[in-house]
Amino acid sequence: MTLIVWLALVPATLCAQQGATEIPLKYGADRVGKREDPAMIKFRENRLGAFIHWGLYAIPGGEWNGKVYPGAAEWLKSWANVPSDEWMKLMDQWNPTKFDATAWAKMAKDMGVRYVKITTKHHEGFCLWPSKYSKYTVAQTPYKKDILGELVKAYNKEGIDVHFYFSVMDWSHPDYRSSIKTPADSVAFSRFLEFTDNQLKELATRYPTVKDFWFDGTWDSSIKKNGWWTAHVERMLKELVLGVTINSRLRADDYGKRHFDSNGRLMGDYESAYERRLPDPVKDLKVTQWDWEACMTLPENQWGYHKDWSLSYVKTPIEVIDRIVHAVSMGGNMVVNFGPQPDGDFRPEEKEMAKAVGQWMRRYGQAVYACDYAGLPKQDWGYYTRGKEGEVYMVVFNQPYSRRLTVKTPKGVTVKKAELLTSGEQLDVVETARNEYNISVPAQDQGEPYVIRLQMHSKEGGKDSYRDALT
Ligand code: H79
Repeated sequence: MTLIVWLALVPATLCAQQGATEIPLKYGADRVGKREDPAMIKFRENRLGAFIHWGLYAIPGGEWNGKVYPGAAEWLKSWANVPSDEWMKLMDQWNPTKFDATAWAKMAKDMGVRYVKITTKHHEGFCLWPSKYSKYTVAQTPYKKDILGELVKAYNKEGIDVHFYFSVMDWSHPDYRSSIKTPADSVAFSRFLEFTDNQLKELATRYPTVKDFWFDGTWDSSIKKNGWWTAHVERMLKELVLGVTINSRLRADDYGKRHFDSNGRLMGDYESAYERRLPDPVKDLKVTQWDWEACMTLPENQWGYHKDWSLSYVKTPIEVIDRIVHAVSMGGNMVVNFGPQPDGDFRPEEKEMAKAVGQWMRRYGQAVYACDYAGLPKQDWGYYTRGKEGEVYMVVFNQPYSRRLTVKTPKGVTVKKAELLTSGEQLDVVETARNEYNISVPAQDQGEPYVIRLQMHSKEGGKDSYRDALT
């Protein structure tokens, strides 16, 4: 029986310009198309991750000298124009007595995340590990302990991959330059790049189980003009850590073009531009040609701990789940952010969200982990995902008054069976037109977004029927 093999035939080739229009590049993409080695497959199949933004900014929590700034808390130093030496005095207050790496790891496990991205160093320059190249580290605080080391150990013990967030832009370093205007700037910036190399080598060797480096703070012209360095960093880390993955945001090519090189090819291993947004489900489905990861905040734009969450809308757990499934339905990963409190505990809203997402993932995670774009035209009830065996899941977020869910299939593909993922309850499937089906909603209200597993049959199989499905 030709089951749905047609779905496996995804044409993953990236059609970069060829021939005469090809621009010779020394620091462009190292590869065309997706990486297919075990480490990359693991990255992709993980699908759900958590972000941890933790640094000195958690202490003021968005307030400086009695004024509350509504902007992102981790940017407070910039909003309030605080000089670095004054900002770094916050280190004297870094004493997260409630910090418990084991409890953090258990919370992540319960939420169902398969990886955690930790801010080793955000723009402020404070290091969560005892870097020997900086005086602004956890080792120079009352708490003293290597936070990063404890987290790596605790997450790994739970089987959770650890990814390192690293901001290249460093507000604390005297040699950092946002632009290079003079020969002296150039000399200083070279020293800065060497310092950054040292910190990255230190991270890669101190914590060899790290699976990914996620670079941020790479948009300044000083970095764009040194595309060679971004290519060098990627190669250096790949030599140091077997299989390590690197986000596209690190890279700039010979002409300062970022993410995608001058020939339109993705640099790094996955596109990381989807910050607080997702690609368009119809227009941007070209994203299925490369790996990508989106990240999201619960409030509108707070990554680090901000004491007042009433200043913007805060997403509900269902909205978080919606974004997770939406990302997977378009072939991407989703990372949900946490901004721990200065005492080392999580705020109640984040704990509740983690618990709710975890409960849902335990029931329906089969439609998320290791799943991918299904190649079917999107319907109003929610999102399709496709499992590794080619099985199709319908994740229903909008329950219709008609009590019917429409499924449209490509030419030659029929729906054989529909069943509830949790109970196995069979749902009526009625053919309403050629390549169009109505599926009855479950007899009982599920009370939450739920999953239907479809069994489909392809008469001819092959690429053409799949291509017809593209929207
Ligand atoms: O770590 C979180 C944020 O702090 C960081 N990335 C996430 C994961 C981030 N914040 N903003 N950005 C990334 C985008 C930067 C926007 C900028 Fe600008 C626009 C940088 C330069 C122009 C706004 C204006 C900020 C500085 C000037």
